[in-house]
Amino acid sequence: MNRKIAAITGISGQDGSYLAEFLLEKEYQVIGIVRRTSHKNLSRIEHLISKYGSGENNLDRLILNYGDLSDSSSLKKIISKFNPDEFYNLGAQSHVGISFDNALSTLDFDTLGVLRILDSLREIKSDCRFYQASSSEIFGNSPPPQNENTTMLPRSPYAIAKLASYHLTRLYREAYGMHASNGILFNHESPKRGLNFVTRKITSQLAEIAVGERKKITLGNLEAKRDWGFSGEYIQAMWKMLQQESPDDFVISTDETHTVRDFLNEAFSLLNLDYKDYVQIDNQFKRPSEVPELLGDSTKARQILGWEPKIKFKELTRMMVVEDLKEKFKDRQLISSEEANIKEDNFYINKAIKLINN
Ligand code: NAP
Ligand code: G4F
Repeated sequence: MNRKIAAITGISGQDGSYLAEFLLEKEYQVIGIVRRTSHKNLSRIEHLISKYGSGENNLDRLILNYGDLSDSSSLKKIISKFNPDEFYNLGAQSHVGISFDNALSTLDFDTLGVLRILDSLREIKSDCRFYQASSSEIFGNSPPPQNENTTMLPRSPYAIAKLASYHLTRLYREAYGMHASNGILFNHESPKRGLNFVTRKITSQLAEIAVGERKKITLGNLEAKRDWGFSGEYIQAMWKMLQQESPDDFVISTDETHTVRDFLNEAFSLLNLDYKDYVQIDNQFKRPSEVPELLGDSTKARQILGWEPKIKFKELTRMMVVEDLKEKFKDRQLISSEEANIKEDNFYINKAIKLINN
């Protein structure tokens, strides 16, 4: 069987782990590019390593290789060795707030890293299809709704890095005829979201409140509006972009927007709590310049890719609250191993409400 080969940077991250699972289920061979860290950073893909291996055996369908976006030679070696059919560049310093403090490395990974990959592909395998993880952050101050034709007014080092790499991707497509596409994805979350992004910070700390480990959540700007979708659905759009005959750029979003305050209200209300009793504000979590409102218009993706999100704000919030409660109850041995298999959300929500009222 002639399997397609896909390389993924950022496989250990939220989106990379969902995309790897999706491609492995489609019979791809997946080459995961991971950077060297002193602690194991593969918790999001342990289940895939157990099922598909990590490259130690010849028949493994998942092969992990050390590589770094700051190291051209590592990227070149991987491309020459595996000759991928598709390359998904999801690796990045992806935290907007932290990009103000780590601007140089953010530009190195998020802009130069993209150039390093594009150049290596051009030299070694120019017919490889390339996906660049671009971001709605590039719209910055532009009024909503935002689509592919909206003016880009970036407001952070991260957004500037992503805007430069968006243009590099377009340039390599136009100048060298490469199949290179930008997915301009609006915020997307999941139970695998990093703990320092606002949605997961809220749901993980709400679970700590439920078991009595925490009294307050400390946040920054509650008025910012975001268009929040589910990562597990957004990665399907990435794959669809690389299956098109021609490369292009697509906005991917739910086309709904909500404030951080709305997210708090939705999450706390599930446990019959008033978020105002638990939230405090600290300027350290406010940014030097903020993006006030992101609201996508994904008409193009819906029409051309036939992609449409099913999971919207309420369902996403509930999913994240329930998964964090489940994990917390397991860690604290508050549920038995049989109970940890219970699928109904209400079991965990009701248990949390009981704990809070005791
Ligand atoms: P994430 O969870 O933060 O994952 C980022 C991944 O990049 C991790 O695997 C990380 O490795 C890897 N990485 C960081 N620096 C690297 C380097 N120098 N060399 C190699 N790998 C490196 O991010 P995500 O939410 O999955 O997002 C995936 C991509 O989409 C990112 O490019 C992000 O900027 C972009 N994006 C995300 C969203 C969103 O709402 N999630 C929206 C638009 C665009 P470690 O595990 O070792 O840290
Ligand atoms: O969850 P956030 O950190 O996500 P942000 O900044 O929108 O960026 C995410 O989405 C982008 C797509 O538009 C991606 F490109 C990027 O990689 C990342 O995935 O913050 C969301 C909002 C912001 O307005 C922030 O100021 O929440 C506000 N916020 C309020 N308190 C907070 C906090 N954000 C964080 N991270 N932590 C807080 O305590």
